[in-house]
Amino acid sequence: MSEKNNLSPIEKIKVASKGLRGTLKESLLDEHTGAIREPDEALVKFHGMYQQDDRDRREERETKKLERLYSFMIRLRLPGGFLTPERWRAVHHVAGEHSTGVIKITTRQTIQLHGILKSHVKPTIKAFNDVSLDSIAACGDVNRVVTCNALPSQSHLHPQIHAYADKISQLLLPKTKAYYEIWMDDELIAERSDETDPLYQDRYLPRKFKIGIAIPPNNDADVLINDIGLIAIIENDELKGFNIAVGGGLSFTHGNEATYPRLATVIGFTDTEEKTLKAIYEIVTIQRDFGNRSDRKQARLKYTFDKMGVEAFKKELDKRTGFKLEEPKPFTFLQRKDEYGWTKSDDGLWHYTAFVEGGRVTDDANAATKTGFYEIAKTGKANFRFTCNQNVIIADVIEEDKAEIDALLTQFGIRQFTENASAVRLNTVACVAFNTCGLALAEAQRYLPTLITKIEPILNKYELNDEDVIIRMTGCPNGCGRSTAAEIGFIGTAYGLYNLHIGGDRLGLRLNKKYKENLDEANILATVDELFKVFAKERNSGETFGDFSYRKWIANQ
Ligand code: SRM
Ligand code: SF4
Repeated sequence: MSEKNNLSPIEKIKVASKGLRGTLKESLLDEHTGAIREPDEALVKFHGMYQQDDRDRREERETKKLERLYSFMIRLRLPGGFLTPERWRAVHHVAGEHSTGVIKITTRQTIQLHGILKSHVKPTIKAFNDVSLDSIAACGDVNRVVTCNALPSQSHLHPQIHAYADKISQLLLPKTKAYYEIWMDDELIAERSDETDPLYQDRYLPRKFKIGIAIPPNNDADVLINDIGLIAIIENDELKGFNIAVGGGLSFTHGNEATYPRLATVIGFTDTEEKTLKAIYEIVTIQRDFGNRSDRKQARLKYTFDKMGVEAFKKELDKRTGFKLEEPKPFTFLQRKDEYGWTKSDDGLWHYTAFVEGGRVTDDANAATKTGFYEIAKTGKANFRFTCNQNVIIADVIEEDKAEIDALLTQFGIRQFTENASAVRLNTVACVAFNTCGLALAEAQRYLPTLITKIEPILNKYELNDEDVIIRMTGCPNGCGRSTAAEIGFIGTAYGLYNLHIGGDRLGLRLNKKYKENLDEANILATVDELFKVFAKERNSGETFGDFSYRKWIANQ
């Protein structure tokens, strides 16, 4: 049967949804259950929310014959990951009133709140709206949060380039007003003629869509993992335009060879804002028109791109844009990690990158990070920027205020936690996984810190404690913590078991490969010990673990 006649169930839900409305209003009113209707579960994602349940409590609830403990996760739309202090304060209060209280910084520079009960969803969205924050299109088969290198001191062109995140987000926002109608009780827009959506039409995209921007020589945005990656080309201190890379995406399914992680391919260069935005828009329309709508495991742009081939894809793009992309320009990445501590940008402003393990802003034995950030926000003297490594930058502080902010960072233990953490810990990323992610096979953010505590002595033993090895863990192969783009990736296969991937490079230009399967903790530690022992003994001078392990164990696999 052709793809056209064999649409996946979600395709039908989208088309029948009346502009993403479905029966969400009715679902919200149903007090007999903490859940929403099944088709609405798919639609609510386009509004930036996921229905979840507490997986730690499934068994207990089942024994008591109770329905699962349903709640919602809300993800904000924050292009480029930026909040004013007023908005951070609002998020702090909303988190306390309506969610678990933990403010989760994601790998795409935004904020998620978890554990929001159905009756709290509308108040949460309204409270966000009061400070002009929304969650529109933060999830679903549309363009998601656009990411960008976070640290302003990386380049004096940062503001100019960072502004593209917002421009792209606006360009690709769905036109439906359903969000305001459902969550803010705006009047029903009976005549939805102003909702005509030439980009998404009524079928939206075949799958989620992600765009990221990098400002070389830094690649903390991990730009090539996106459906579209923009690499800023700077010559003589001026932004000349962007290299455009297409077809990144990290997810695969264990045992399904037709699925694979892929880094985006650089296909060309655009020199003006108009051309860059046009090229992005038309790449999205190509994916809309050519993407697989019957098999969601084959629906991301990476598969469309590989199926069409580079030349056919570029030809189709030229046809749609009316211009030819120029040849890509050379670029160099030198770093992907976050630059912790204080840095100063050319405009004289100071920025403190604080380590937030697993992106979880909370108060714990390590530091009173949540209270500290709130006290900083109360001063109104710093903005909040989020990195794709799940960290927070206390940003844009003027010289006169630096000492006050620094004192607060110290008072709440944030500086000490950041500055005393080992190199390996500072380079970790872990996805959410249990207890909220419905797709998790194994733990990630709740377990990686403990595992790192056991890996640190091994590194010390081989005098590798200063090595910036990038270790990432995900609870399944979907890759939310970008584990396949790490030097060492742990990918959950079952509870307590992980595949070990090695050989990825430090800069995000080469993915890793599977080295060992289904390791429990004892086997992880034994294997890591052996790997580091050989690395310490045989590495070339200055060689990173990723490059060494690729050369030694992966290249000839
Ligand atoms: Fe992700 C699904 C969490 C970044 C690939 N991701 C999920 C869901 C919503 C589970 C679900 O569908 O029910 C997870 C919610 C867990 C929870 O309880 O909060 C989830 N993904 C996350 C976050 C929060 C991980 C984190 O700890 O930071 C990240 C939120 C990003 C954001 O702010 O938008 C997150 N997800 C990613 C990334 C990394 C990135 O984009 O930089 C990837 C790999 C890159 C890519 O897209 O290929 C990623 N998430 C996925 C996939 C696989 C998509 C695919 O192509 O098959 C899924 C599953 C799906 O879509 O079916 C998924
Ligand atoms: Fe969940 Fe898997 Fe994503 Fe981790 S990688 S958050 S387990 S979907």
